Amino acid sequence: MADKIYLRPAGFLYGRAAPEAASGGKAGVIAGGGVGFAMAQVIEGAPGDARRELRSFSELFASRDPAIAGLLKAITAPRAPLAGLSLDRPRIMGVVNVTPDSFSDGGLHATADAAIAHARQLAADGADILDIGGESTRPGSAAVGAEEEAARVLPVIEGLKEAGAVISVDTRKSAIMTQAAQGGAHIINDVSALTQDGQSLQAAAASGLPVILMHARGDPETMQDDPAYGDVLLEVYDYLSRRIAACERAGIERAKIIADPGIGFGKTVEHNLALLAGLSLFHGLGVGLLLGASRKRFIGALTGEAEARRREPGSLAAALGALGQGVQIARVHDVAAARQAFTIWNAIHSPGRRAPSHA
Ligand code: 7PM
Repeated sequence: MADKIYLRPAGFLYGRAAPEAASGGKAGVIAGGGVGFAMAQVIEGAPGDARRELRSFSELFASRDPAIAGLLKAITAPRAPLAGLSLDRPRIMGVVNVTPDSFSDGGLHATADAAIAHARQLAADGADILDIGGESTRPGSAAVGAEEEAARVLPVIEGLKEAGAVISVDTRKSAIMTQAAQGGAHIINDVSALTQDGQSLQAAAASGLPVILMHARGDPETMQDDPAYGDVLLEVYDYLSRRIAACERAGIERAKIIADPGIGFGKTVEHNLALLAGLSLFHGLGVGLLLGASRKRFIGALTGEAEARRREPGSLAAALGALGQGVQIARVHDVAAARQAFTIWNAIHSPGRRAPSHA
């Protein structure tokens, strides 16, 4: 069998330079957005035994290898809007945890009210999407029952209906997906990429909603116990590619799929850094990309900052690095800070496309 080929866009161009180089045939544009690439690293072989070679875009574009042509097409094709949100400029997903410990000292009602108030604030701060989660998926955490999870997230989804925000539900359970869709959620976000629950592929397809597929190695309870990969970037890519294929077989079209490498889920600091450095590879999946690095432990490990709330500067650096590689959505806790950072990034990198995106 011929070696497998991967293409990782490199030599990034921004602003007017991107379309100019593209119209001259010297660069491609990632996913119809604002980031161009003048080169790509060709990775050939199997994870753990792959050769890498940097080639110019024009040389690759002239290639007669159908695998290379197919990857260039997947990388450059404009992405469909996600729940009505165009993905040709960076989007912010704000994290709304509906867990009793995050907001209050007890009652479900108080927890829901606090989460709704927090979500409204994030929308006012400039979030494009609000991600409502009732199950702590923190490494080492225990599972939450479906009834408890439903009691947490459904009132919050209901309470945000009037707010006009795009709502995603962060869950691994088919029953929650179905109920959240009926309750008005617009997107399903599953950190197990619709694998945890045997019914979730079907439930997600039946809901008709777009899905975010995240890579995780193992279960939250055990995933940080010495994770190992031959080549983390290629293995995560192959996994997401298989999950996209499984979704398509279940009737979820590619235009409704977002992929996410799953920073911190069964990965060491080195694995996380390899994924963050190589993010542009994932555009070859032909779907929109999301990155969630906000407040995660690798930032603490690299900086010595033990307090998650004090990891915002590192979180922003990771998010902006992702934008630089054409990632379309950043999942963040501090939306106001991210909105300010994205506005400046856009002003520098996309002159002429500068209007405050939440205005
Ligand atoms: C407590 C600690 C609760 C950590 C939740 C977490 C992602 C996600 C999460 C992500 C996508 C967090 C995690 N992370 N969904 N849900 N991508 N798509 O750090 O990276 O927020 S939960």
